Amino acid sequence: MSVTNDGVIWMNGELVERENAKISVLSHGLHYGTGVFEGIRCYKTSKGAAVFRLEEHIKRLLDSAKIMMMRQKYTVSELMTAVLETINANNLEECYIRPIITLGDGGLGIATTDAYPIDVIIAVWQWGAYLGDEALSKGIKVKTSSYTRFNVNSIPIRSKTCGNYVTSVLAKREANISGYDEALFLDTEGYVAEGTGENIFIIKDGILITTPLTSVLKGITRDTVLEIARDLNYTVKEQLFTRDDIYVADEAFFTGTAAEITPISMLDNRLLGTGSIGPITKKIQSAYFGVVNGNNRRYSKWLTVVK
Ligand code: PPE
Repeated sequence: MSVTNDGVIWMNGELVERENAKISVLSHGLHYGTGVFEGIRCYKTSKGAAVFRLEEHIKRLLDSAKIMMMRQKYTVSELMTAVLETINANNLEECYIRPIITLGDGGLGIATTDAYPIDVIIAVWQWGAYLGDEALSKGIKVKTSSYTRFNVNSIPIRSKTCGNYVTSVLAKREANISGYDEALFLDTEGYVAEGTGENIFIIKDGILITTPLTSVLKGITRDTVLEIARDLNYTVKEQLFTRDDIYVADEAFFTGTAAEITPISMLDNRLLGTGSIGPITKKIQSAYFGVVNGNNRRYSKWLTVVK
């Protein structure tokens, strides 16, 4: 995915041309991964461009920052307004939104204090299907990673911290080199955790099962799917399961803002179901796109129209 070169970026309260949106090479965040970020999507709806679950994403961003002991520079409503301003300024109908709060240039060394400078940046760009258009219709091949998802005391799980993503990058690279589309992390006890940037659901005998939140990001798409599935009268469970449970599942899919609802057609060379998108995944996926595209009034509460 390449971020387009034109457009403007919101930086510390101002909209600046991308080429002028710069931070110091001695930023703490660059050296130690001490930043927190979000991934949000804005969809084209009949009412115009609308951001999906904006408030929840901004609240999670500030929760991440709190866990990382970063001083709060902007409020939820200021950041929500800033996101809308940035989309408007870039004149986009549909885009991916990347807010990031990062420790700035206040001297290097591990020690930080509340006085440390903080940079708050919001970038937006067009980002199509995360794992390719075919992934959404046919599913992806996944490999269990040789990397283990974090123990809850190794890294703050509830914080979407930049540094957390190093293992995601390595796991993804490892999977791609081996000919797979995505990697699956197991937790320190060997139970299924999540993808490199997605939560996971399996379906067995008509019941949807997803992992508990212990060692995974508290995904907003995961939460959306839980609500949609209950409304469609499916039984949903949050419980631990193993890779074997996936091998023998009828269907499985990943959820994420970027990945949306991506079916898993194969795990570790075991074909799932028919090896394409399963019937329940298809229903959930089309309900999800109905919700984010503003075609389901029941969920209009989750859409913030840009203008
Ligand atoms: N787990 C991880 C590790 C994760 O990074 C994400 C989002 C999720 C689960 C799903 O969370 P949610 O988006 O709230 O449903 N990953 C973001 C970053 C992806 C990237 O490649 O960058 C995203 O989907 O925006």
